Amino acid sequence: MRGLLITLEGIEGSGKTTQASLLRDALRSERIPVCLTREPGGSPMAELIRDLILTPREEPLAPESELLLFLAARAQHVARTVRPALERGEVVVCDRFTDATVAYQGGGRTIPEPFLRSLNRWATGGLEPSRTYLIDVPVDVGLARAKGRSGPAGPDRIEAEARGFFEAVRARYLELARQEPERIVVLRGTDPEEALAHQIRDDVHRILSGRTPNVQR
Ligand code: Z5A
Repeated sequence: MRGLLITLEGIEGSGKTTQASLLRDALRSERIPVCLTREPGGSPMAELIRDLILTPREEPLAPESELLLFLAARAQHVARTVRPALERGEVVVCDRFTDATVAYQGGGRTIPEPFLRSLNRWATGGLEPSRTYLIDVPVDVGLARAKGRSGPAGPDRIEAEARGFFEAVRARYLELARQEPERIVVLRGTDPEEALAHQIRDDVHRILSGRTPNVQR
């Protein structure tokens, strides 16, 4: 495939969404074709599944159902949005992807990692990001930012989890970065937005100019 898949990861309030749109704007201003997308969601059907997963309802969602819904949304998103954009040669900037499943459903919900990896491979047809920016913030910082931002509806179903859940998610993300240092770049999310944007932009330019190996399979 001709394009480049870049993902942003981190706990809530880490600043992924902010950085994803700053990267999209920077690439656009250089006339580089870019597709900004997100998970769960990123296609009309996957956005419907997002709403099913995140909206708090009376009936609790079993962890197994939650996992399968994330995977259903991902399969649809990859088939309808991500692969077509990569085939058109675009840079796909995706706010969360497969690592979120390992961090949240693995670290947070304690589902075994090999099983999650195998489901991820199946849902994506083996597509992996070329580069992942893990924006790391202490849980207190992320939760305070997310709280400041949630609307009148209050926190979504996952945002309402206890602090220990997010500590486990953060720890699993950092573990993933240790396992795959050539793909996952850890950034200090307490740095100013512009400084983070600069680091990401510079790194993407290095990949685009072929100076950094592209690990997309
Ligand atoms: N989830 C899962 O469990 N399994 C999966 O496989 C997938 C997802 C794909 C929805 O994700 C939920 O789904 C999420 C994980 C789970 N769980 N939760 N909760 P989401 O990405 O849609 O929602 P989110 O995690 O809550 O992210 P967010 O709302 O988009 O937050 P963010 O992207 O990390 O942060 P932000 O919106 O860019 O910034 C938050 C605030 O901080 C905002 O006011 C900014 O102005 C401010 N900010 C941003 N950067 C900075 C810096 N550098 N300094 C100071 N302030 C900053």
